[in-house]
Amino acid sequence: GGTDDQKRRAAEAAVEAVEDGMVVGLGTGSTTAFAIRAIGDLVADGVDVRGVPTSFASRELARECDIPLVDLDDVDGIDVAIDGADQVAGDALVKGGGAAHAREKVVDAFADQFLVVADPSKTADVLSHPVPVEVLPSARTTVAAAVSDLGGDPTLRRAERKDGPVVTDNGNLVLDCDFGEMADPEALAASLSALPGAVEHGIFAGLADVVYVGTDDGVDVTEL
Ligand code: DER
Repeated sequence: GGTDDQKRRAAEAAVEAVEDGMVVGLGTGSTTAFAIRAIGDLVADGVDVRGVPTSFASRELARECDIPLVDLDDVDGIDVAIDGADQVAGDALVKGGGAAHAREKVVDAFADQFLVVADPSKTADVLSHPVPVEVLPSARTTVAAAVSDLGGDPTLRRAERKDGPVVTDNGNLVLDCDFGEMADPEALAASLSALPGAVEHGIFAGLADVVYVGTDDGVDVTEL
């Protein structure tokens, strides 16, 4: 992955879009963590911001940063969502490295502006990163079989410091599905969404509005 400086530059550039009175979707992951801290600095300076977290982790960090938190049913809309990605190819992303993509997609898609923050290691011409698919625990074998039929290679995501699989904030499991290069991510996204027992997948096609890539000497901003 990229350096902390690259991640911080991307995140702080995206936070420049946050204005007084805004409701901000708070993504998940190490790059977005820099954005959450920068938003915490705005709050400390008296800027009126309310955050909608996308995971237990982002809620925890936002609370440490004293960002006032609201739920989706407390707000009429989300002005800006800031979130990371595992891979970016044009206006299509693979997300879900942190197994938070179900709630991330709800917030990111609902926001008026969805700003992606990344480092150069995330960019590609064609999506090829394995696609995380959150599955109902009882459906993991049926979804795995259906993913194989779609040409993917599914792997149940194992936890590192817990026996057994990763369990998401929603109590589900994650299959990392390797499809190799994805020539038509939108078509694959539709196929995955149709699978019974597949709660959410990590292809975010056509949702992002701006991509900020932090480099060693600045930020590359792409308006989509
Ligand atoms: O889980 C996610 O979707 C995260 O945003 C992930 O894709 C990016 O995490 P990183 O910023 O730590 O690489």
